[in-house]
Amino acid sequence: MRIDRKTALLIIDVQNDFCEGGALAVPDGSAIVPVINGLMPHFETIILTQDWHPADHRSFAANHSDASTDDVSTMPYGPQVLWPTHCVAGSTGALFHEDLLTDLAQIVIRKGFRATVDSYSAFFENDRTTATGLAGYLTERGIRDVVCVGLATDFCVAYSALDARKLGFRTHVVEDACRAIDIDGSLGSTMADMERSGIVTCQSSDLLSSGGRRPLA
Ligand code: VGL
Ligand code: ZN
Repeated sequence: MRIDRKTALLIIDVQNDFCEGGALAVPDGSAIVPVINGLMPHFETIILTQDWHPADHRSFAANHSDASTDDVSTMPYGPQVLWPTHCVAGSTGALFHEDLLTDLAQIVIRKGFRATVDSYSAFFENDRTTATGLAGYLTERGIRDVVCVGLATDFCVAYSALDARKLGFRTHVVEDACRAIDIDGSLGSTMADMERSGIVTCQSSDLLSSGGRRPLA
């Protein structure tokens, strides 16, 4: 694909808690930071998402009696994986990785801030109806293509990409700019879902070699 003015870079949850040493560390998570930094200057529209939970969030195993991490709980909106306490609003773990070039982004979408509803997707919370406002932002800016990168491939990246596609954006996932959690085959099943829905996977080198925008700086 060719990056143009109607192409947005959507950077999902590149936060300390999802990197090595963090509370919900994704294997090799920080390896994507230089790859994403290399992509950012080629895009005019850049969105960062930040997982941002209150300490009493219902997706935390610690907030359920008799539950442990990776158990699945039944929420009013359906099944919900229970996670270690992570990305608590205002904590160091919730900060972006310190090497990420965050200054190049125009907007930060925080998600998962309601105690009773998780939000994997950058577009809709896990009840699948509460909107974050990102669709309106992209539409008002005339965006047609969304390029997704970040953590984790099989949760927040996949949910965001699938929603982008459903909303009618041409949607791309840059594989070497993502890393997965992969619990119970989640990576294989979400990659299959993405392929079925028409999402295109690619490598960062494919984007940079096809004549994208010149770096701004
Ligand atoms: C994520 C689990 C819980 C993610 C966020 O960013 O993929 N996964 N919260
Ligand atoms: Zn979370």
